[in-house]
Formats: sequence, C-alpha cells, structure tokens
Amino acid sequence: RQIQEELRGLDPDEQFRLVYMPIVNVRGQVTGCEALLRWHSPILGAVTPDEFVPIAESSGLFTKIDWWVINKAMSDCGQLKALFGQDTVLAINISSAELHSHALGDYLSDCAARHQLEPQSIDIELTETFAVKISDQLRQNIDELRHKGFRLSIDDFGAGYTSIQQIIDYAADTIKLDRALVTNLTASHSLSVLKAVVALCHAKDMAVIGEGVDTPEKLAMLTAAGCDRFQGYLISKPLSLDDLAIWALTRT
Ligand code: G
Ligand code: G
Ligand code: MN
Ligand code: NA
Repeated sequence: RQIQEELRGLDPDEQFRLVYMPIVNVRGQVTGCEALLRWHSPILGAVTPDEFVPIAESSGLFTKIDWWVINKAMSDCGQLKALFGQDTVLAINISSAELHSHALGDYLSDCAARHQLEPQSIDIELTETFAVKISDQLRQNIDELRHKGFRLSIDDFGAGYTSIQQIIDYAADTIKLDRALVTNLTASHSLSVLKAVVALCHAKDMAVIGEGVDTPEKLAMLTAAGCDRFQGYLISKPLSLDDLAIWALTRT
C-alpha cells in the first residue's frame, strides 16, 4: 500500500519526530516521560502510529523505525533529565516484531552507552500484542533486556491481550493500565476490580501507571485504587521537547 511505500523510502530524520508525555507520581512530581512517534508525510499528511506501526511490522520495516526512535529518544534523554531531574525515566515503545529480533539488546546497550545513559533510565514498553505468541526468542530477549538492567513495562494492560498470566510470567517493573480500561471503569462501579489488579501488581513488586487520565475524577479513582503513577491529558498532552520545557516552567 501507499503507507508501506512511503515508509520504505523516507528519511526518518526528515519526516519523523518524537513527542513526550510526562508521567507523574501521587505528589504530582514528574518521574518520567513516554516517547511517542509522530510521522508527517509530505504525500499522506499526518499518519498515526496506530495506522503505520502494524504496516511496518507486516512489511519488515519496523527495525528502521524502532532503531530511529531508540536513538532519537536516548539523544533527548539528557534534556529530559535536565528538566525533571537525573532520576527521570524515559519510556520507549518497541514494536512487538522488534522484540523478537536478536539484535535489539545490543542495539539498546550500545545506544545507551553512546548517549551516556544508565540502562535503568530506560523503560522498554512491551505493547499489548507482545504476549500473543510467546516464542523462546521473545523470552530470551526479554531476559536479556532485564539482565542488561533496562526497565520493562507491560503497556495497554486491560485492552484485551495481556492476561493475568502474563503479569505473573514476566514480572515487569511496571504495568500500564490501558486508557480504555480506565474509561470503562469510571463508567461503572468497578473500583474494587481496579483495586484487585493494583494489589496483584504490588504483590509482584510491580508499580502501576494509570493511563488516559483526562479528568480529575479519573485521577481520584486511580489514586483511590492505589495506582503509583499517572499519565494523561489532565497532566499534559504529548509535547515536543521545547514545549515540554515551557510546560515544566509554567506548571504550578
Ligand atoms: O499516543 P499515540 O497515538 O501516539 O499512540 C498510539 C499507539 O502507537 C500507542 O499505543 C503506541 O503503542 C504506539 N506508538 C507510539 N509511539 C510509538 C513508537 O515510537 N514506536 C512504536 N513501536 N509504537 C509507538
Ligand atoms: O502508548 P499507548 O497505547 O498508551 O498510546 C496512548 C494513546 O492514547 C495515544 O494516542 C495518546 O495520544 C492517547 N492518549 C493518551 N492519554 C490520553 C488521555 O488522557 N485522553 C485521551 N483521550 N487520549 C489519550
Ligand atoms: Mn505506550
Ligand atoms: Na496504552
């Protein structure tokens, strides 16, 4: 398709950029940021990652994209730390296809070293579909990332693919509750469900991030459920580095 052709030909430095979404703790302090990819094609206009990441995965173009994202995000990490402190954690989304690649661990390590970053500053987000086919290679890769000292998050929990079993098997550092789950829960009387999920995660020594926090009610509910950190439009939309610096300065 056309998306595939444009992806194949593009120079990522010209058409891709990263925006950052701050993640805060219960006191409202920024603990980290999630890098999110934006593509502006001169021919197709703005294309969202939900549209092009699956196409990149099915056409073998994911490594080109993921490696660009990893390098760019790590090169911005020093500035994030300057804004929010040296302990700031940078979360990077990795395509589920890339998680099966032999070369990922070494690329991450080399890139972190080049940008003088400790692996514990980097949080690798395993997206929802990663667990659908659990191959030996995937397991090895995840163990390798953990041994190298990178943090691991399970993204989009509650969106439909990740099961309680995966939480137990992978023992990631963090679980990110999907925006859809958060929205549905506030619509019903399911605080008790949320509390049970958070309790399970805490029992496995995992922190819980509530995503899609776009109203004070959602923030209150997630806080009542015991969530550790929060991310969403109520705190900030995804911002360019420059806009993030302004946000950091003007925030009360
Ligand atoms: O917030 P946004 O519309 O950018 O994100 C939509 C989805 O696209 C997210 O759920 C995320 O999993 C995926 N995504 C966003 N940025 C990246 C990226 O840099 N790499 C990969 N592989 N996926 C991304
Ligand atoms: O990585 P992930 O699959 O979680 O992608 C998050 C997606 O949800 C992105 O498209 C992002 O722009 C969007 N998003 C993040 N926070 C909020 C929010 O608080 N409200 C709404 N409506 N959308 C959000
Ligand atoms: Mn994510
Ligand atoms: Na998500």
